[in-house]
Amino acid sequence: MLAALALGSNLGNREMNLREALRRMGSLGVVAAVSSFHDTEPVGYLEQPRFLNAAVLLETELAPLELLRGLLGIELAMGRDRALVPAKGPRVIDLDLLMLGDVVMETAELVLPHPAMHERAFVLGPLAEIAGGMRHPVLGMTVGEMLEAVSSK
Ligand code: PH2
Ligand code: MG
Ligand code: MG
Repeated sequence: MLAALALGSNLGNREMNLREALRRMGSLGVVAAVSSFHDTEPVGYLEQPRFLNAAVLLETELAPLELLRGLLGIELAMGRDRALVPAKGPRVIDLDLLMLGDVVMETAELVLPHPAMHERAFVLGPLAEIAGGMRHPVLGMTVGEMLEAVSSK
């Protein structure tokens, strides 16, 4: 199945961190497309450095929770310790699972599609470069349409 993922980094060498995460994702599937890297203003918790954000399409055979755990494993291996920093604070690497094919699920561990993806320009901007026609299985909107909706607010 085709997974859409968001990458973010705002600590250390941000570009190297994104590249390292992309390399490691090769163990979870085939990286089918990578967006350009977007330098973005922090959203939400503002007292932190600017982010470098990107999006990836990953063709994977993994089940949703296996993929999620694989992504969390990469975050940990790259030095992100969730116990040390506030949930929305600065991070070496943040890997968010946005969509996995048409899977819709809501468990304590994982909600698909990602519940905030349609509100975040820093997610939709990169994703629109590589998957503008990909459709949100709940909202029925394409990534391009969702980006248009947040950009015109
Ligand atoms: N991630 C957050 C909170 N705020 N802002 C930007 N620009 N980019 C992010 O990746 C980001 C954020 C929580 O994951
Ligand atoms: Mg995130
Ligand atoms: Mg995250």
